[in-house]
Amino acid sequence: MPTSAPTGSTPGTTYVSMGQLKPLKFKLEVASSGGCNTQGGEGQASCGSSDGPQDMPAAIWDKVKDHPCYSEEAHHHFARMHVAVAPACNIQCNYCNRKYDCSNESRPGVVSQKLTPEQAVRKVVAVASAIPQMTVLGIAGPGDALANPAKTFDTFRMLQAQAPDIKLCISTNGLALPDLVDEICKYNVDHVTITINMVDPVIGAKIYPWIFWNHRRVTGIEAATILHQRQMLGLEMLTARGVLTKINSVLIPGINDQHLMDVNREVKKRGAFLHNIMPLISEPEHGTVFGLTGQRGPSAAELKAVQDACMGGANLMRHCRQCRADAVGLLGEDRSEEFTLDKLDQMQDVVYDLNKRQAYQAKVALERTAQQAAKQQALASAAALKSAQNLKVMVAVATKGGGRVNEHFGHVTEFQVFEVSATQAKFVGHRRVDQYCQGGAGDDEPLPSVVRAINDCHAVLVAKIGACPRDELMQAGVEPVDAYVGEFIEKAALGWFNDYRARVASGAVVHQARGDAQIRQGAYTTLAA
Ligand code: CLF
Ligand code: SF4
Repeated sequence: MPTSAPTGSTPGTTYVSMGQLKPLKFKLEVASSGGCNTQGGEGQASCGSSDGPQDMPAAIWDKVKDHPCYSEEAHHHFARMHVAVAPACNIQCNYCNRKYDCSNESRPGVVSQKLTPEQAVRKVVAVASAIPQMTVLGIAGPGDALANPAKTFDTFRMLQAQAPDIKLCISTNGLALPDLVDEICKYNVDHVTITINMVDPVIGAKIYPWIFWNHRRVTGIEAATILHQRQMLGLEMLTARGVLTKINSVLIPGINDQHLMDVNREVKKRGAFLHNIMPLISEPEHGTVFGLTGQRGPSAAELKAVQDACMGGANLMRHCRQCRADAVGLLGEDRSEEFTLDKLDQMQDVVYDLNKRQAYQAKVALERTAQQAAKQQALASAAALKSAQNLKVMVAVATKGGGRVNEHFGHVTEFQVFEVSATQAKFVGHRRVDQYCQGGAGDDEPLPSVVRAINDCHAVLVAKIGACPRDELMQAGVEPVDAYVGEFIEKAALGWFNDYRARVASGAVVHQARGDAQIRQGAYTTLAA
């Protein structure tokens, strides 16, 4: 549970209600914008994480099915890329410093090269030709996409002419959003993310020292109030125009941890399709205000507790990787180094092969159908098993994509974590780690950090694992399992879980609760071969 005092319901709370916002001239289509996001209850509150075509209107499914951020299932198969065409920002967040660059650092705002719109389009076409699973282009900085409207929309305009099948996506702080909704719709941008960390300007003043508004710098509660009003208005306008919206919130322990339930409720009211609650990334070396003042990020259990407390509100996304503003590849990998400007110059005769891309996507559609069928079958087996029915455990999985257990323990730079019970196998997050095998036989040093990262898990499913890490994991209470190599993840997790339940029921194993785990920041993202 979060350890900090509640902050969201203090006296003097100054929510800005819908009525205080400028009257809207249209009818809000909250309920129809996301069929699944109106359904509460535990089983339905993870639309962005695992829902399928049966859970939402066909038009919505069509928009999310190949978007790795809007569908957890899609993120095993499809990639996104960002182009860093938007350097300027119109606000300051206490967790942001855009001067920082490191090729191993994965967090928003970090880039190695800023691009012109022309360079960006060249890069997108080259990436799309080389990586058929790349379906989405996002503009997410390194500043704010909508504080740089000419560069953002020029990029979209030029790209649409060359690669019309690529979905367009924007991430914004929302300050400029209401003025640019027409432009967003003009370029068929179907997905907009707004970072909303508060609906209470008193809390907002602790996160945002200033905004730049009407040609002047505004500070304090006045700044947070303006930002809040613009965010709510922009969200309502997008909902009314049928644009899918995702809300990103940074969980800052002691500042907005208790308050994010209010944020979830308010954005759901206004038609947000998804809510992505992300841990604060805060280290002194990043040079951010929070990094320098020692503001800590949440632990894995604190993050999960806030996400779980929001279940039944707006649908939750739990598979965000807090990408760099120039990230390329599947979520959790970054291939941007393969597509630097120098390397683009050396690429001759790039051909945009739509047929190849469509063939890949058709193959993925078949694979996803098989994955769903395998999951349903495994769930039926789990429900039929009568022993230890109330158990619920977390399982870490080594995967390099495709929704399967297919990575060697020593090559993992990120584990996926699933919560497994007799009724579900649900993705709940990922954990970055330093690669255990640094070449050759393996290195003992990274293992303690791996154990800390998956310390809340009872088992880790891998394609292969050496004798040394196997023994040490066993000693730490995490069971290494290589019996499900190549299987779909949910089927493998439920298969192991059923076996574990049987062992618990027979007395062969005594079930014990696990501890908390550490969310590792800034671990390697590019080492894996
Ligand atoms: Fe990029 Fe964001 Fe679009 Fe995705 S990322 S602009 S919605 S294409 Fe995705 Fe990366 Fe998380 Fe963003 S994992 S940081 S949520
Ligand atoms: Fe940084 Fe984005 Fe905040 Fe601007 S809105 S200060 S780019 S995190």
